[in-house]
Amino acid sequence: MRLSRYFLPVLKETPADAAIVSHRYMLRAGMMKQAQAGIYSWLPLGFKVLRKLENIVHEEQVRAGHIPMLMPTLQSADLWRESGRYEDYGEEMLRITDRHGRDMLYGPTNEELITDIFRSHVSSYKDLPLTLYHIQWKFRDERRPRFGVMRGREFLMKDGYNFDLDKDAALHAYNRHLVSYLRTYERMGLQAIPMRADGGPIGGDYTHEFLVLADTGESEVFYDSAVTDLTFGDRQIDYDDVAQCQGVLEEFTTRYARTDETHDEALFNEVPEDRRRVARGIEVGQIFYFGTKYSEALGAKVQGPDGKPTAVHMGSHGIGVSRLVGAIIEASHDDKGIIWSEGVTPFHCGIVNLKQGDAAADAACESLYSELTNAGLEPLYDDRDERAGGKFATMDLIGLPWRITVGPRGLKNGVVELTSRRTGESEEMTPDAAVKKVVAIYTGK
Ligand code: 5CA
Repeated sequence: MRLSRYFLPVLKETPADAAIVSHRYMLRAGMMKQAQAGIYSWLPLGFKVLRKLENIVHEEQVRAGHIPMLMPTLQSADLWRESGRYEDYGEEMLRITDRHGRDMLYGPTNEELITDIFRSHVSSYKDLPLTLYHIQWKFRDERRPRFGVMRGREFLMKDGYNFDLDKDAALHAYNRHLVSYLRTYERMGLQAIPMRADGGPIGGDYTHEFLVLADTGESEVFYDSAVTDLTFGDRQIDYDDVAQCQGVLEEFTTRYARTDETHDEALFNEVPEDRRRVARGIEVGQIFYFGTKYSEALGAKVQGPDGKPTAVHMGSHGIGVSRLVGAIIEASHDDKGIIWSEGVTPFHCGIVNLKQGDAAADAACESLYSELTNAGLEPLYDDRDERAGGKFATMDLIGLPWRITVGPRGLKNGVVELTSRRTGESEEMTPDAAVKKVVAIYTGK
């Protein structure tokens, strides 16, 4: 993409009403614009990051054997009356009436709708296990939408639902989700720690939230510092292997790590004192096992191996996709702007032309641009007629991990400069070497 043809409305001023760094940078970097309180338009740069996160979520869910689909945002109130949640959900639910006077709602979550699909089409235990998921916009009329995409009213969520014959099978589905979530967050460059939590309006008392530690997080958390040493890495997982998935769950959840709703001071005090931590975290996901709560209420039964109808065991599993954009920025930025990791960056590499209009510099940039593009990467070429300081400031703000700087002086010696956004270190090398290095970073080749 050439910056002169892109839509990147960066702001020079720090927006006054943005209290945390991710909110400020998302507005300043032209990633989004508030439409109403807690509702945002995703501008091209923000939309690219959102799509990248969605892709990672899809890849990891499919790898775990879960099946993608798409349900609507608007749901019928009648289904929610069947489960009893239409009244229970309270003021967070946006209720709407259509022209025929039918009650509808903008879905805050989808347990009812998916259970209705299940009961309509599945009648035998032979069709189990089944896990369906989608990535769809949700609406929760939060009392205090704030911190930009962190606590929105409209937000993008991945929500998945497992249907299993019994509790053991459903717990394996729970474990599969835990494993796939650990992989997902690590691919995004994040450490998200599973912590014992509370079921809230979804229900069930077996649930973990995934928290990214950050001072600006809305949740208070208590944990044994040893949990921060755990990494998933690139271990191979067989998602059908019950013992292996259970082993990962135990490895990652045995040590004390809880949100304030489930915090137990006496248990916490058993952690050696020098490892006890009280901190804040951003909740980027939550997994639930709630047994037959919805299947009983909505009559989602299958014929069991003994021929008798039996209510399926269910769980639901969510990832806050739009919130993650903010969480990643909270976890990775400096005073100049965002620092994306290679896995989620909106463009792979910036190209800064220090002297637009200089024949040698223009030609070198064009050739870098086409070579990176031909290698399957997406460079962002700042080809505007602007001073170098302004171009650097924009690149630093939008946080691409790599930048190639091209100027007439360097070109006289046959070199350009390759700079890492994270370390700030620059290296001079030939344009060919710069392309090779950037391509190798992204493709491993
Ligand atoms: N049905 C279950 C799991 S699919 C469910 O709704 N879980 S949840 O309530 O925990 O939401 C899942 C994730 O969505 C949360 O972990 C959080 O990351 C994200 N989320 C929840 N509310 C908001 C909000 N107001 N703004 C942005 N993200 C949110």
